[in-house]
Amino acid sequence: MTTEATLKIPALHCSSCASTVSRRVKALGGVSEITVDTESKLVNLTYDESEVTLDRIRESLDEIGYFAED
Ligand SMILES: [Cu+2]
Repeated sequence: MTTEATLKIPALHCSSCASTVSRRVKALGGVSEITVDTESKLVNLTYDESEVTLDRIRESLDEIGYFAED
């Protein structure tokens, strides 16, 4: 089932951060869409819950230094 979620990641500063984050998330599989806004620091995700969880996505971003706020 496809779900949408938004994460706020304060460490998102520039387009380089944005592409790092997108690449990391897409590498997980199950994420069909990701948009990153470096102004608002918001990441919008569309993902398939049967393939990946929001926790897994958050974890993988933590690992590369992009912590998502609650
Ligand atoms: Cu950056």
